[in-house]
Amino acid sequence: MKNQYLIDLVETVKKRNPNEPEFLQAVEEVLESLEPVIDQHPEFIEKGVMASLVEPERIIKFRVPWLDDNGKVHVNRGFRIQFNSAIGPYKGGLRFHPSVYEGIIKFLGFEQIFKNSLTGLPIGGAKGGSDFDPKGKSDLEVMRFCQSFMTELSKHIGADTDIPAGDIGVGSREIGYMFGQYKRIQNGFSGVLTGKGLSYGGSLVRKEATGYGLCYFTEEMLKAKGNSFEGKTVVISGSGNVAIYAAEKAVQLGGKVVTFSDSNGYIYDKNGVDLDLVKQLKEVERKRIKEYVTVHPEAEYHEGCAGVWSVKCDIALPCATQNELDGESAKKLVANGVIAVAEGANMPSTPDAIECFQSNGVLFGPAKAANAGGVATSALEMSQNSIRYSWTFEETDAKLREIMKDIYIKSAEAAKEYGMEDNLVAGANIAGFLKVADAMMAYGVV
Ligand code: NDP
Ligand code: 2IT
Repeated sequence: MKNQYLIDLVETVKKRNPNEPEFLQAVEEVLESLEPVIDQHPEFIEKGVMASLVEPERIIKFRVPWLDDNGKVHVNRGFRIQFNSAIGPYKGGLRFHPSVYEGIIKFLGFEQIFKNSLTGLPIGGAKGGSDFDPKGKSDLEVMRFCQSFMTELSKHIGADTDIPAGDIGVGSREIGYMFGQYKRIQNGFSGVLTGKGLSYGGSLVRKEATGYGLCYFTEEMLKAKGNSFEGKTVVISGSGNVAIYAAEKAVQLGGKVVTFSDSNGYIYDKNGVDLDLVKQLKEVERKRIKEYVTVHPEAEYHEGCAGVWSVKCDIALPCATQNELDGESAKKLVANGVIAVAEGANMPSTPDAIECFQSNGVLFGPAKAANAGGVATSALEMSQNSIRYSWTFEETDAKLREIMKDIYIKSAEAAKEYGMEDNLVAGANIAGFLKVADAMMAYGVV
């Protein structure tokens, strides 16, 4: 970075948010991408847009006490960071994972601003969650935790204010418990959460949306270079919501998916994964991915999740968590001939990994663009709740596909306009930023 204002701004962010490396990583990447925009638009500095962009509008942090099945009290921490509401009400997921702290929620909330803007729909950026670990807890323990979490969170959200959804550790079970508690506290039935069950206001396709959207985006990226999923070997990390439905769509588009992983290790099935089995193991029985080989002994299980990147493939879709794919892993993928990498998880590739892909001519789809299908379909759920109506699977899927295509076009065009053709990282950051900046300018200093 050469722009002195941006260099100083990064220093300010560092000082104000000590010991939050993930947030700093996300901010540095965005500000670096925006340098050519700022050079042409000094008014974004003069009017305070840049300084406001890196400071959340509001940070909510609270205690979450709950009782386990033995009557013992536990206390976790809850967070909601309402980062930016310039273009619509705050929107973004809730993550329940022991690694959650303020810096993780801040990086996710920051990323969400640009991602949500890219969807073209009127949603601002937010994220929340807790350091609660749902693994190994009974349904009743999860229910008591979710109710306690929502008892406090309900004071800060609303269908026109802030609309949370799922993320790691928060799926349809948790959304159900939280929605029930919100409805009870408010005595009102509103679309305050997305990712709801179909019987109480959920949208068709929301469950599949992030993974399907990821593949629609990847397909656009491949198509622009005269390529496709047809006959390609696909490596996917993770075995949660995003990974499962990315695999389903990759197969529908003609690819062969050969891996899944979790934080303990990965499975490799050279014949192509048995998706029905993975759904049964993960969605119904909540088991570990290594159980796959008890049903398919011809497949392999390896300890250590990073090993998944040593499997030879044409397309890699990281769908687990932040910084899961580092420079060393990127080098292995490149050496094995990968042609495209698209991020289903949020910030799964380290800066070194991204640099490795870009300098080796690998097509690279950054998270903000590639995984925006989840939140886009959440916004479609909000629309359906507002008009008290439900669209069919086909209608909703067609809208999702159109949105992903549009995000690809916007990102590719912005990259080209600012002299960085094919750099979708820069393109997505710029295209996402410009709409938000325009709205912030319209408001004056607020
Ligand atoms: P799930 O909880 O359904 O699945 C998470 C998966 O990632 C699990 O397989 C989990 O393994 C693995 N994982 C989590 N933490 C780690 C870790 N530290 N190291 C290795 N593996 C890990 O979450 P989702 O599928 O919903 O989310 C996956 C990613 O996609 C996240 O980055 C999320 O932010 C992002 N995302 C999700 C969207 C959504 O709509 N759900 C939308 C856009 C992005 P284990 O069981 O061992 O923890
Ligand atoms: O990271 C994300 O975009 C999500 N977890 C989905 C957010 C949402 O509001 O659907």
